[in-house]
Amino acid sequence: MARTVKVAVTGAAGQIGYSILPRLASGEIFGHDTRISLHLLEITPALKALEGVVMEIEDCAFPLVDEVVITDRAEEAFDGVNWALLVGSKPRGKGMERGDLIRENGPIFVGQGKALGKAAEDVRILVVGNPANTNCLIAMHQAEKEGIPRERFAAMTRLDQNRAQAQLAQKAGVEVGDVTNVTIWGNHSATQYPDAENARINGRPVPEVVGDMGWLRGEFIDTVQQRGAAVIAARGLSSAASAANAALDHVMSMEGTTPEGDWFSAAVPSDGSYGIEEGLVFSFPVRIDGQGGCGIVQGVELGDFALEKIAATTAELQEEKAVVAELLK
Ligand code: NAX
Repeated sequence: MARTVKVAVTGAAGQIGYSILPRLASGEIFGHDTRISLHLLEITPALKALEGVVMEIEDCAFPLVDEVVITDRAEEAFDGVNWALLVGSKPRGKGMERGDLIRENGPIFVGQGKALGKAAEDVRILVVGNPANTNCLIAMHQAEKEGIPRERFAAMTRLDQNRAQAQLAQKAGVEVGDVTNVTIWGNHSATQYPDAENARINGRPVPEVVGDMGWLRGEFIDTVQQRGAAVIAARGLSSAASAANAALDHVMSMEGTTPEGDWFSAAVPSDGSYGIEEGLVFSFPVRIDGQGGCGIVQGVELGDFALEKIAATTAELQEEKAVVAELLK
């Protein structure tokens, strides 16, 4: 066996955890010649449920699983991990405003950011727990003080990208794989801007193929922005299998090399590209060069419509940042 990858998953007893763990353990993500060590973090009251999940992983008899560590201590969970999938956070309660959720969850990511900095070194982090961009900003800030470069951090907008890709494929009557260059700009929230105008179908611009700008600037954007709520309304529970799938897509994209001419979406710390405040965790089109580098794609054309949408999502992220200013000191 060539290597062992250590992956931490927080909130591992939750519904995304339940969907993500068997796929991580099966070998489909890191390859069938790579052993995997799972480090699972939960809050103390959920450890019992997590034990049940671990029993199920054992009962899958995955040949590649090296060890499964379960703990309620972040430093133990992050010890020497190569990937940290920060899924766990408190759900939005009834009547809770977005600001309340940010204040509730922010401190979790202070602790986990510090623990990552102390316990891990060669690690990549994906923040899934909401509000993902701002939680990522907090964890990144803390981990950076302990020596983990900010470039190692991202918040997940891959589910939004996948949703957009599926909508465009359905509209155009093509395969999902024919749709490329889909960008989600900004926040993983209802202000995100799913950009179909720079997307392509079999290499041709989407507006040319779809031929319906009204739909692209209206229903398409609304559908992608509101898809999470639509799933909750139908299922009575939030997206879990698709969220787990998107997190794994993100990991595979980060571990691989982006196909020539394409990109994918991830919320990464801004380097000032497209005029976005440096350090803000903002979803951009990104590419991986295969040497471990992750770069924001430059030169994507943005007209007035796009710039207006991007300004709105930027303003929301700046407001979120202001709410957690204390945690960024
Ligand atoms: P669940 O409520 O099923 O699971 C969350 C788990 O996190 C629970 O088991 C809980 O005990 C645990 N947890 C809470 N605080 C913790 C802490 N301090 N340390 C470790 N674990 C902790 O939620 P689930 O459906 O799995 O969703 C998890 C998060 O993903 C939520 O914040 C949700 O909003 C977010 N999502 C983000 C998406 C994205 O695209 N970025 C999409 C899907 C999902 O809605």
